[in-house]
Amino acid sequence: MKQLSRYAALLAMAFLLLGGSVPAMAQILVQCPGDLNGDSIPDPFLLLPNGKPSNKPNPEYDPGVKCMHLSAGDGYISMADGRSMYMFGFGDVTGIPEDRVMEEGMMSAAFPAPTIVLDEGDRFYLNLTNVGMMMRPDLFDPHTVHWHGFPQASSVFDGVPDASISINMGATLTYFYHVVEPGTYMYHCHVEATEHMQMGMLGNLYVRPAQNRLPAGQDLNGFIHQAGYTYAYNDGDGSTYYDVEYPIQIGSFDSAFHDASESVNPLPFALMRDDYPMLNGRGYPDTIVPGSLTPPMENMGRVSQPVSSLIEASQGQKILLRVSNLNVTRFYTLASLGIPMKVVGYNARLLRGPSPDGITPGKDLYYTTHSVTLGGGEALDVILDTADVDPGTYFLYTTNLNYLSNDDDPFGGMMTEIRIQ
Ligand SMILES: [Cu+2]
Repeated sequence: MKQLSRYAALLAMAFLLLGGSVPAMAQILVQCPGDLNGDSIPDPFLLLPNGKPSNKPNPEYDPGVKCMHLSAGDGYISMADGRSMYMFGFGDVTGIPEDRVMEEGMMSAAFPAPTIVLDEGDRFYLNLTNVGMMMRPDLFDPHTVHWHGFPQASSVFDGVPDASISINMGATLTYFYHVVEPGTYMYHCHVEATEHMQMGMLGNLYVRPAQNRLPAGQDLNGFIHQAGYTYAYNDGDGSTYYDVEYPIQIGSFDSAFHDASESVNPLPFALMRDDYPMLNGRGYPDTIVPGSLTPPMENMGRVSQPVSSLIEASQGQKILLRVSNLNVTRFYTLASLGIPMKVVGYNARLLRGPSPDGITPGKDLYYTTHSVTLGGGEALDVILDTADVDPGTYFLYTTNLNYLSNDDDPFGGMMTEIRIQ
């Protein structure tokens, strides 16, 4: 309580004024086996009294355990035409001590939400703290995390409110996932899903296959694995090998809906029409800015767009695009002009038929195309082979040409560059 920030105080005051009950600022207790100081990072070594690591191994440390701490709240992002947009979202508070999570988590919504990257076999503890909406103190919405398409063994951790637990303001829940199926997934909040997803509670999520960790020299049906080689799936033949990977999340905002939310007006669900098409939370030309975008002034310096959409590779390399669509209004088609797209996975599954005898690999169902079309909730794994591609700048863009715009800006939107050196 002594760390109650001015923002938390503001929130509490707003509740008092509205005659609601003040949410008890419950103590935040994260769960992360091997974490000794509550920052959701497992500690390989025991800690000295000053908090620094000693040279004594921590007996509870397990390299197969990974942890993360997300906040759920609100914030702002910059659109490519310079406008600031109010949003709901997840922020990354991993590494923040428990007693500072409320203050650091407020106004830390990011778009897309913090990227989650795991390895097959990991046991993952995801702590979620609902820090409340600073700009909408009248709201007391709970939030959840839902991994879309993930074979979750327990509905309790699936984040669907009807069959799971929703996290109220000031509360924290630890989700547990045993990650046994590699592939490209996506995650979002499932509370009042159309609203919270339109408002921006969407993120990239993918799991790398165990085949990456085979011993060097292993023969994969004629393809020799070497240390550091990476694959999209456990393909058994090296056919999903790639050199560099990029998550690309298709999304779009309806500015009228966001404005109505910010100004506490009725939300135009039936009139939803997105006017800011984006890749990884940015419209062109912001998509090609490397690293984080400068946060809008309203965000008080907190970075809210950390994931660039710029795709870079050297000639001859194979690029894996982990494409997902979490848009709530429409389908989008993405095209790559000049570089063929080989689709090797769909909805977190290798595109391959069943094995006829349990030993012989099934038939490859990979296909080559120049464009892919995804509706909300779909994911595709696409490999761009640059062996026969001249160095230069290529485009990944939507062929829904009216979405090559940032609101009234006649040019921009859902487009990024593929730079081959
Ligand atoms: Cu939510």
